[in-house]
Amino acid sequence: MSKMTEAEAEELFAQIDADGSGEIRLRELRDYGQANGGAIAGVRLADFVRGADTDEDRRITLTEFKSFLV
Ligand SMILES: [Ca+2]
Ligand SMILES: [Ca+2]
Repeated sequence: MSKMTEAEAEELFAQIDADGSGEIRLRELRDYGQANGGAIAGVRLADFVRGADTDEDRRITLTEFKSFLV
């Protein structure tokens, strides 16, 4: 898995969070992943969702996002 800095993760989060709600929904992840060859930061979309959404509420907060990528 590719690791990134906290600042890079925050920047990526803001890119994926298209409506700026402060959490990433599956739809936003899919839209972003589809525009980027089905992968986010080099992680396959399905693996990303499974790995990053630790409380399984189908939304990825910045905290979950960072603990997965940083
Ligand atoms: Ca959002
Ligand atoms: Ca979650």
